[in-house]
Amino acid sequence: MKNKLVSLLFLLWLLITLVACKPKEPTVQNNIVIGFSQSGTESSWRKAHTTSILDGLKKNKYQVIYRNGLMDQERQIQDIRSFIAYRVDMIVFTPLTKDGWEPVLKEAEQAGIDVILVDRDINSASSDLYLSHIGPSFKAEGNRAGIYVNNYFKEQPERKINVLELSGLTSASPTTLRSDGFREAIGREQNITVIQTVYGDYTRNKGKEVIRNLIKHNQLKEIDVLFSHNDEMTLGALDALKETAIQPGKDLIIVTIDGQENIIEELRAGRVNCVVECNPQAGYYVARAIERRLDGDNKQIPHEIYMPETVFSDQGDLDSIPTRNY
Ligand code: GYE
Repeated sequence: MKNKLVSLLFLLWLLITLVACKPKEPTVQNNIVIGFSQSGTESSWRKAHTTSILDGLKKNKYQVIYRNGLMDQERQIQDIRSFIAYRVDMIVFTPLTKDGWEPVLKEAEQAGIDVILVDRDINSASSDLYLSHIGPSFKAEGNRAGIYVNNYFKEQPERKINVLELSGLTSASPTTLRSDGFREAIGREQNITVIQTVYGDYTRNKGKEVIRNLIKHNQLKEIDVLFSHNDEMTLGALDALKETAIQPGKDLIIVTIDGQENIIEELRAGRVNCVVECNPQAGYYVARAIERRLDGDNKQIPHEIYMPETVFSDQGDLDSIPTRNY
């Protein structure tokens, strides 16, 4: 009898221990609706960013209402308003530009809907209007681009190096921060300066048009380096250069940001010298932040979540570059 009681107690203890040690199942969050407003479709990078977020949300079994603003801020604001009217559980959006979002963010706040910014950022005065910003460190990207240029010309400290900056959309956060980061890095060398900035709005066509215009006015002659804020504009620039005797990658050093598969081919072909990666795979981070917030774990969601990134260049091993998914 005593033995039976001991074994029974032992079994009970075992059961309790097993239940207590069982890994915590993620909370099943049923019928959660997320409104996702993307800013455009201007690049392969952007398309990969959209896919990554949609996949991340679907993996967590959230219902997603997806809208694309097609590079029109007013349209994006209307999309976000429709999410609020629908009473979604959370809003995820890429702000096309830095300013002008406060009224709609306040409407979301009043409706009790949390907002996560992805990729681009808004002006920091309104940083309490969103839960978290998940994206690349654009300033660090600009820095990396500048460091490549400094290293490339380090043996020629006396030579004056002229940089042409092919910028993205004027009012977007990566444009300002990439510029700042680049200037900060090249500012350490006396002989390297940005002598001209033109705007290609992050699109291939505009990139080609502005470079073609400079070629027409013979303004590329003095340029040693082209620093382009994204791969699509670089591809446009390369197209425009085909009509000249300038050899990209040799007569003109080309540094670009994003890391699309088609630009890695240009790097391997020697027509581009340095590719600073911009990581579009935000889906996991976004889904994780939402999951934590819905679990009531909001203290652990940082206000800024930076994604890891690297650099590929003709100074490195081009065969070991992993296949890009964009
Ligand atoms: O570099 C570019 C896209 O906002 C970081 O936008 C993003 C930029 C990216 O069009 O390709």
